[in-house]
Amino acid sequence: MKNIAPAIFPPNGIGDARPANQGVLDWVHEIGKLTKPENIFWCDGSERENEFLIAESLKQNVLIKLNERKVPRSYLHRSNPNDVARVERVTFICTPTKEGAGPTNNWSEAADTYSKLYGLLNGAMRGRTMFVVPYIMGPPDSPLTKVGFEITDSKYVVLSMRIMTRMGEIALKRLGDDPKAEWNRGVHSLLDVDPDRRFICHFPQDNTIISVGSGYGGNVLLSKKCLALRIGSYLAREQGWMAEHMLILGVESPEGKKHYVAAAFPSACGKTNFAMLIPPRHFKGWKITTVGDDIAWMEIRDGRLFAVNPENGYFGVVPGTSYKSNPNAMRSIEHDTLYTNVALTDDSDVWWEGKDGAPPKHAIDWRGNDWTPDSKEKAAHPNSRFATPMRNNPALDVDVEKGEGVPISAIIFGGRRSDTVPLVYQAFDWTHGVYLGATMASETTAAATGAVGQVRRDPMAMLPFCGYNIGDYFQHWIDIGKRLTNPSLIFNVNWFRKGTNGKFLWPGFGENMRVLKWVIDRCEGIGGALESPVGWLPSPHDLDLEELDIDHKSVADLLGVDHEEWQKELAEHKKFFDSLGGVVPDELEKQRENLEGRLAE
Ligand code: GTP
Ligand code: SPV
Ligand code: MN
Repeated sequence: MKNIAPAIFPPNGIGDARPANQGVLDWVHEIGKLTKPENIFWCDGSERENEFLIAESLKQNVLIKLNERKVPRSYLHRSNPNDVARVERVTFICTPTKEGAGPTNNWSEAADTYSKLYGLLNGAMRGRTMFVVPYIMGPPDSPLTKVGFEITDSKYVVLSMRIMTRMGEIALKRLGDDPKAEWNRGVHSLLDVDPDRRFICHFPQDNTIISVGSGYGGNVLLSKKCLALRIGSYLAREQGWMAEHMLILGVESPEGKKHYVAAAFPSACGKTNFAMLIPPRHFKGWKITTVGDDIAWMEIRDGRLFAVNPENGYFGVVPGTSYKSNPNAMRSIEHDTLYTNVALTDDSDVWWEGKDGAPPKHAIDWRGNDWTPDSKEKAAHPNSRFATPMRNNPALDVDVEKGEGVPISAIIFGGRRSDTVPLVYQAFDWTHGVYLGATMASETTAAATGAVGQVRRDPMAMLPFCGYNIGDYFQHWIDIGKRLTNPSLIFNVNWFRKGTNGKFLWPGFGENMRVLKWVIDRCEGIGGALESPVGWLPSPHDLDLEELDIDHKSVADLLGVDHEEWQKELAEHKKFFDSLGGVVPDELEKQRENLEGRLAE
């Protein structure tokens, strides 16, 4: 078989940033002995190293250079067509007992899994270069910040990690030479990108991740879902903080009063779009800024939750991104961006479904085939992605580097639900809010392989990302609430409710400002609301709908709580809790009974 990642040979001064920490050196030596690479490349994250890796990637067709005038310093990568999304089926939490992983995770016994993976890794890097990527997650001076090392045989991974994390020297400095320091061990090998030999395995007790057989983002950028969420959530519970699948945004009023909001929506359900929202004209003087678009690490300070974004870049969904839907994202990806699985035009520009303007008359689709507007296939894969430095975002929050994080006034849960769930409502209190998160559901999307559009329970948008027993995770949320003297208010939103014509009732995107404004009004104690069985609901006049082209009937439908639909929903909550086999905390069972009682009134 052809070697899909042949070795590269750097000149002196590149690839030799060997760390001082003996623990790291020993581990790299061990993995090297196992995988038998041609050579070892120690990354330092420098500009010179990046240029060298890009040049080699162009030579080996790992990257395609885009039109320098249209998208400066940007590249296209095509992953194997069998490898375009996270694969939850082969994602494992490898604890000593099944109970440690809990009812929602695939479990495989830790010792057995090491043997199986070491078998697959044996000689896997023959003829290849083994890259060692040091990185930190979190602002450089934050107490929450974690050090990780990722070993990989993929140049695409190295180039992406440089965008997505703070990579290189900075991590070596932070780690220092203490052999007992805490750091994450990540091993990734493409192997032969065979779906039958694809496993993403987490060993929370060892702070270790091993991922083989994939070259797609969420499976291989081990900093992101693997460390920042799966291992992160495990460490967070042990250490008393929270690792969540949440965007973080700042909202500043015309008077200069600022709040921060964190929001958990499942994959491809609108986090990046919400985090970069531009308010409609009617909200003159209101400013939205982005702290993060996917992950929040939060800790308690002075009885309040404070959040940092552990990442350094955005790995965002491309299709549907336009100057109309998300101008800040468009400006972010105009330069210095690494695209994956979008279409390539004849003048080496990128194109995707939903981009502004007319489609090109001819393009090369994400698989590398000819494409025209008459083609039945999509030009860009529905889960095609951009990786872009957060510095590119014109709306980047000024406090994104602040080590102590930003105070969170409100937490918002949300899913993709065509029926039942109102546009927005507020939990009665923290524990009720935990219940809203624990019972949330969403229609599945292209971000993970498998059927799309099926409603599934996705607690706190963490179903694929909680690295331990979900019952303990729910309890951790409840316990955090007990430690908060100034708890964030909790809300639920649904941008995706549909009318009888099958169309979205709510315009979404920038217009979501109207919902956010109500959330902020509630935080300020000035927003009106009606008590409903599901929570506090805005009445139509509590929402600022001025200058919005929407009829009364749609607004009523958006805010409606239909009794029959909610009886079904309640039955689904019960079914879900029961399916977890007794791990759900009593306090949440009690919340369900309360809801049942309120619906029966
Ligand atoms: P991940 O990166 O997978 O975690 O996704 P995400 O949660 O950041 O989702 P993103 O913002 O990239 O949006 C995913 C898709 O949802 C895009 O194709 C958008 O077009 C669509 N979307 C986002 N916000 C809205 C909205 O307010 N209304 C509607 N109708 N669609 C939206
Ligand atoms: C998600 O699926 O939630 C993502 C994309 O953010 S990935 O990094 O591939 O998991
Ligand atoms: Mn995500």
